[in-house]
Amino acid sequence: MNTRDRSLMTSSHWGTYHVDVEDGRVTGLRAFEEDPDPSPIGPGIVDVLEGETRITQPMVRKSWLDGGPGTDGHLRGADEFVPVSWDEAHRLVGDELDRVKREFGNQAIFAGSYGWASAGRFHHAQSQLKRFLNCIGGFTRSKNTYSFAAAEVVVPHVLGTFRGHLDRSTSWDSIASECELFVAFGGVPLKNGQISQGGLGAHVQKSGVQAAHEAGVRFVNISPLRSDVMDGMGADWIALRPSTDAALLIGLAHCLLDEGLHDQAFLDSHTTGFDRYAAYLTGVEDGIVKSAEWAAEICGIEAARIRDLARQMGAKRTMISVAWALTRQDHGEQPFWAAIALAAMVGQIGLPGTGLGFGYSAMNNIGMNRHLINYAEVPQGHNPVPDFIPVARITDMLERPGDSFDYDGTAYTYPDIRLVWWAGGNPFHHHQDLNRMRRAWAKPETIIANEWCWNALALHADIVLPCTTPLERADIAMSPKDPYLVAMDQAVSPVGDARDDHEIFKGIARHMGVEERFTEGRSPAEWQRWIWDVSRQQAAQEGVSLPDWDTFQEAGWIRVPAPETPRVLMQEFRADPVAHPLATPSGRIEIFSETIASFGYDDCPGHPFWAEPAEWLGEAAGDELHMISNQPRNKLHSQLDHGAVSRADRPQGVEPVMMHPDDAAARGVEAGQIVRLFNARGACLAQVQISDEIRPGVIQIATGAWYRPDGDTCTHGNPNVLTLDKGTSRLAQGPIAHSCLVRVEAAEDMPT
Ligand SMILES: Nc1nc2c(c(=O)[nH]1)N[C@H]1C(S)=C(S)[C@@H](COP(=O)(O)OP(=O)(O)OC[C@H]3O[C@@H](n4cnc5c(=O)[nH]c(N)nc54)[C@H](O)[C@@H]3O)O[C@H]1N2
Ligand SMILES: Nc1nc2c(c(=O)[nH]1)N[C@H]1C(S)=C(S)[C@@H](COP(=O)(O)OP(=O)(O)OC[C@H]3O[C@@H](n4cnc5c(=O)[nH]c(N)nc54)[C@H](O)[C@@H]3O)O[C@H]1N2
Ligand SMILES: [Mo]
Repeated sequence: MNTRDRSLMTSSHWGTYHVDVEDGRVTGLRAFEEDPDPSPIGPGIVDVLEGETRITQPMVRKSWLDGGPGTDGHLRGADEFVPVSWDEAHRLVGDELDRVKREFGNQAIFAGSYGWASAGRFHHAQSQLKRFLNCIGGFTRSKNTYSFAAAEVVVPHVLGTFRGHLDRSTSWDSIASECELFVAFGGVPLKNGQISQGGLGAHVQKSGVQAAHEAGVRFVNISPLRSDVMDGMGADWIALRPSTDAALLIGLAHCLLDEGLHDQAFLDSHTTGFDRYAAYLTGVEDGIVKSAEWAAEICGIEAARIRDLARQMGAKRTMISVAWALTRQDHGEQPFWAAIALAAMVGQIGLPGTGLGFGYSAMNNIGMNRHLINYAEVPQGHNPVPDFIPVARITDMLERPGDSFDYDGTAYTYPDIRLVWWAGGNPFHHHQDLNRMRRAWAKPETIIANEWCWNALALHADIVLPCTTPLERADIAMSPKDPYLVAMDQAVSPVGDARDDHEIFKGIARHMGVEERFTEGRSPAEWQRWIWDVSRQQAAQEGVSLPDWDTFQEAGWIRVPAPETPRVLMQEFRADPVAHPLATPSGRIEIFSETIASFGYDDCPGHPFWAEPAEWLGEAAGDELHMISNQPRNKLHSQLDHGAVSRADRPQGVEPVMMHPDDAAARGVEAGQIVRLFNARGACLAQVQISDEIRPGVIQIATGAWYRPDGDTCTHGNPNVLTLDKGTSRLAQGPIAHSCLVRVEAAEDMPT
């Protein structure tokens, strides 16, 4: 614990705080003095560190304990739990791993374990889990993210890399000084800028947007929600139908081409395959002209607005920004590819303040000018098991072992999973069609979860290993996405019998005879110092000098100064595409990709295209509404949903849903009323909020409410009981939460 002459500090994905402790208990989290716009999310942890939602000892599901692995999997979520000692837990887990390995092989262990866990470079739950499993022969893993799987797979074909460009987004200072028109597909909602993965020191998204606005940049908010660009900016609001952005982008491209506003010289020098796309735009390919009128019909907006926007883009210094949310829709590859094609036609890619941006809507770090330092992480070792799934194909995998699936040009087979292990993620939050997932979840013989709170993941596991929160262990917040490095102090002792994830794996490793391999003889403190020392060398290579460990610990935090010149995405490629080619087959922007075309996927051909989503307003019954389940303003995903900050926004214990007054009137429901959102997949309760800041026919309910099933109804308001579990396409197989139709009716019973 802290013996230094400074206050205790902690860091989280939502910011840095000082921790107040009295009598060994955390009493409050205070904003960090360097943060101009601190997030209110942090203090939400204080009242739930202890209490009935905290898991304080290892727990085993009763039927599993009595009958052994595979007993009554359908009782997961309903069965009782029996407390066991840590020694017993180590033995049960270790022996079960040995059995599964022996009888089925390591690929029968699924530990994709997708999720955000907590900030902290060493105690990163997923890294610890994977390192441990690699010490015993490996596991089936998952690829890509729920955030933007479709982009992660399609954009490398088009621009050579996706994540590389993400980290190099043009910075706000460059936008403020050079941009005239900022066209934001999915907006730039400030609620999301509270977050940066791995911890952050200062929230700068708001000041970035404000400075651009004050410098005269005009924002266009293309979204079903007006609030996706902050009030007071005078943004134009184009409230299109959800999941139709690809059509709008294609329609805009046609307007540019039709009116000769495109930059043919840039297309000639920096891209390949524009002629093939032009044949699609003009209808030579399929007989359909992708005109403004065509797009208007699909998007539910006026053709004149589309044409007007295209003309502005052709005339002004323009930034085209696409929200990651646009990948989380059916055919989610297309909005990103079509945005790249449109930006190439506008011809400003690689110029200061303009061109193209991915996810200014998404996190604090996008558009932040900072050094990119490759800080050290806990080495995960080598996983000899080749099996994987695209991250969102979990239910398919559990339902259909041995079946084949397509992914990025190759056909693979789903492994037969016997044991599932999650540490640091919550599939009962992040996955779609949760009732279907819950049924598939009954199949594996054993499910293990490392968790600190009794959320749906813990409740649906067989063996629950209680872990600490960052306030109960020492660590370093050190993210390549943020300039602040923060000492995360241990503020209090572990609650109950909770242990650090590392300590949990170490105990199991000891039982299995691989402790030395897992720890390499280092204590957590020694590992952290190792991470610091290696990172210092990495920073030096970037010309950044970090202090030694003791100096850092004394100070509690340091800030790496920002680079002096603004960052401009793809600047070198722009300047000289021959000397600085992209990592695509042609070295250029691939508006047509021979590689993708060669896969022969009907749902992802060789150039951007429009395809009707599986669910959307264009094919909806009169009483169906499109549901947007976007990121919650008052928490990160499901984390701290049970805490005071999140609960305060839910006075009746049910998640709010936003509806247009016309839609509420048509259903005879009023503000504050509890309603039932439902479709063939399930239902959830929600509390009505009425606003004309949402497109009629669309409702919005944030993700994050803990799944609380009563039959197929979530009484708490988790929208993932309604969302569709289907891949974006055979290319990326990403999740499509945002393409979802529901009906709404007054609920007969109020929840108790
Ligand atoms: N409908 C809909 N669904 C979505 C989305 C959407 O927009 N709409 N968004 C998707 C996106 S982008 C994402 S990234 C996912 C997010 O999905 P997740 O990342 O899975 O969600 P979290 O709630 O952050 O889950 C993190 C879990 O880790 C636990 N945890 C925290 N610290 C520790 C620790 O130190 N050790 C261990 N063992 N556990 C810890 C927390 O209690 C929590 O249960 O959701 C996806 N799902
Ligand atoms: N407070 C908070 N911030 C977060 C998170 C959180 O849980 N809480 N999660 C973080 C994570 S993991 C991620 S990946 C990012 C995600 O960042 P985003 O993907 O940008 O986040 P979303 O809130 O899902 O979507 C942004 C907006 O897109 C709009 N939108 C939805 N569908 C459509 C559509 O079809 N077309 C158009 N044009 N707009 C649409 C919605 O109105 C929504 O408000 O956010 C991060 N930031
Ligand atoms: Mo995400």
